[in-house]
Amino acid sequence: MVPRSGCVDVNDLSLTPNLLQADIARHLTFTLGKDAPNASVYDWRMALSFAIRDRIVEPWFASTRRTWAEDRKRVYYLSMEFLIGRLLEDATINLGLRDIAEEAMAGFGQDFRAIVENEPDAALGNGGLGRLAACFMESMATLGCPAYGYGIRYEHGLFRQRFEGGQQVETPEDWLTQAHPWEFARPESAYTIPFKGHVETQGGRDVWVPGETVLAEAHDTPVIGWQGKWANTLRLWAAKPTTLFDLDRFNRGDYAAAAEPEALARTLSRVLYPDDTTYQGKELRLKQEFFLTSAALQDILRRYLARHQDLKALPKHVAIQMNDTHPAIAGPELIRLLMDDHGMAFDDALETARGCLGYTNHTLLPEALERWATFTFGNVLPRHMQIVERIDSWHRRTYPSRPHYVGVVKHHEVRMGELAFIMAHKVNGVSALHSDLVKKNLFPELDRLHPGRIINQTNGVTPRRWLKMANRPLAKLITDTIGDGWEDDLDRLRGLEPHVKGKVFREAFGAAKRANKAALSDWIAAECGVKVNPDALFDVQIKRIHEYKRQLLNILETIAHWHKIRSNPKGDWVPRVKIFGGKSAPGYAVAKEIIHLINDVAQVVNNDPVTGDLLKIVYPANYNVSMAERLIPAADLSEQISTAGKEASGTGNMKFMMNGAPTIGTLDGANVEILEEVGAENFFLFGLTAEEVMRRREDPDHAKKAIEASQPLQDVLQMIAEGRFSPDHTDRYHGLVHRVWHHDYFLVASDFDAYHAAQAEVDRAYKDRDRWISMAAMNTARSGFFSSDRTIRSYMDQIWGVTSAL
Ligand code: NBG
Repeated sequence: MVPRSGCVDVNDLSLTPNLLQADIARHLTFTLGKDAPNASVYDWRMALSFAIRDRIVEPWFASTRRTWAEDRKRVYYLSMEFLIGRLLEDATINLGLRDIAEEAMAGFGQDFRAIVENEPDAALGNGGLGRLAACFMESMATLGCPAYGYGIRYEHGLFRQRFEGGQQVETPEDWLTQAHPWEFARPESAYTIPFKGHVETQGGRDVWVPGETVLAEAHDTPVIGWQGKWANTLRLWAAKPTTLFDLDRFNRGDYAAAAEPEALARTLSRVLYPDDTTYQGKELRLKQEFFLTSAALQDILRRYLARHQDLKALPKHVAIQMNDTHPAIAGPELIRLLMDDHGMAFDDALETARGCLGYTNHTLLPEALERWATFTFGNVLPRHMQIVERIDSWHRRTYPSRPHYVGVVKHHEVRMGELAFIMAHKVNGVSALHSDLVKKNLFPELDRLHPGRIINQTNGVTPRRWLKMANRPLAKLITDTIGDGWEDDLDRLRGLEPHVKGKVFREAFGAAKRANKAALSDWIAAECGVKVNPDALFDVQIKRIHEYKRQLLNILETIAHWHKIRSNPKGDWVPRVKIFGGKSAPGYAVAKEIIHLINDVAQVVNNDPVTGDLLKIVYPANYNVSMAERLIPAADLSEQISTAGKEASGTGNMKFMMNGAPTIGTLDGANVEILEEVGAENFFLFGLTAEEVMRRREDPDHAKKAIEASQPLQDVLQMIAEGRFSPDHTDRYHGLVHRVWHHDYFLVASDFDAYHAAQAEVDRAYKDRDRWISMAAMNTARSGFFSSDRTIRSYMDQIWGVTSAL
């Protein structure tokens, strides 16, 4: 039972709560130095986390040993964001210890849920891009794909959100003020990261003489796959000063100056940039990107050279994925390391780097595509500026294009999208529609010069976290109905389809959803002080607040709905709870105004005795991964209403579908594929298509015309303009209303009527309980395609050229 290493074999089914208890007690006593009567929930959580972590270490070592022994190709996933959320429950699920852990804790008189919820939500990311990276890590481990995730160990993750008078207020996040039980510090794995300075020619070679250096120190978190068969590493870099301390200054009594090197270096890994939709030309951001990338590449080369000599064979053993353009400096940095440190010729270095690198594009928003002023770029990375220019002129010579040259350096800017494209052997979008638009609109010329380089890899999400863990009632029903094995073979959910016709299954499906809704209602009452009816339709829009995601369309339609109920309060209305969640970037004034409006409308509607229980609006503050895990399983309706052509994929949409919530949505991002999989009869489609959107914008009066044609929308705008929702400040939303009339770039007005009609259709469908539950269940049954296992298999095959070690 207890093998020589002292660890318990996770595959040993005789592992009992008692054995786990012994480990927990041991950690409580010897690791935490606490005795049980004085232990807090925190202490118990730490003790349990260590006991669970012990069981990950063995498979983790075994995976690493196998990879070395079989000299396997490894995947390196470079990402500025990993939105991993809580790890404890997820680890117990993947180790098959979830129920045993609960029982063990109960034996100590401790509530497992309370312990799980004591864990801070590691928010090292903004939204979809970071959460995708976390799902990918879990799927790579599940599939036995040898991989490392490389990121930054931000001291402060995404800010916490509070509402004051309905307005967003940001406070710093501090997940690392508590000990982080999942990571192992690796001070021996540290690399010097150079910045600034100048380039000299020494003996015919270019030599970079940096002006500053910092140290990147590794912190490893094991990522365990489903059933504990394989584990990979998430390696996060913390910045440290290369010289700890200026002793001279200290001795002279200048203590603040003495600590300066430390303070300066630590700034690099201090905070996550809280905006994923606009690029800001901040030097610190460029330094963070280079810090991550250089540390990762140095680590990759060290590992490679421990076993191999021929650096030209690097692409046979190493695949490096750039998650968006943030690590796009990887191209020039790898060339630099190969040339300057290892003496390779430029052409060979370029070919070698390209053979390793892949680039995933996650957005078409022009304002999000990184460009650096050549002045800033050349100042921070003088050697890379030279290399970028060399890449650019090589590309111009080798792939002549007329009349306009599409290049990296243009108008005194370094364009990171073009750089990533040119330096990658494969470029991918994240949904079928998005990949198509990447070809047609974003990189048409590069696509013509490099046919076949752009491919599609539709996103996915891990069903272990998003179904098995987050939705226990539904997961149990699935297992009771089709047996287990669906967790890592999600297409098996199709096996539910025949059962959907049966009353027994439908009743059980409805009961599982009802249980989640009842639990959420209790939580909403405690969190928001609003009593909601668990039998109402739970309509949920949770995501970053952004104009293109159109939370504004949602709240305008909510007002129209409220207005309609008021005109006939005795009508046969379907009670609704409108749930919003999401943060705005701190500097994004228009998004913050939308938040304010939602909260203001909620105040009025929730206190309206006429509409009462028929309509409630809740907006719990500080939406994060853990909140998503609570909301999604309880949702009836998934709001995916972005302006067509703007949402690259969406991944929340997939989680809702998996959890049995039909979508109301536009033909945007992965909605298109969701619709294809689930069928039009199980999806509430509305709105302009991406092409229609572009055509519509050509009419400068599009908004005015749409508003004039829609009485409900006119009424809504009128009410807002009159201060109906801001009685303390009647002109608060004049600017907002004006923008809808005159600057409606995201076509809220043009899509309003279609959305309003689709919502009425939702109500009709919901009234027919059988029809509704069938729709919901069909969404779950047909969600198999959206497992991130499918996505990762496809990356392995089409981009990375790696095979499973399992
Ligand atoms: C986001 C897109 C989403 C997409 C995720 C993951 C960025 C830059 N992009 O639509 O907006 O689902 O990436 O691919 O965060």
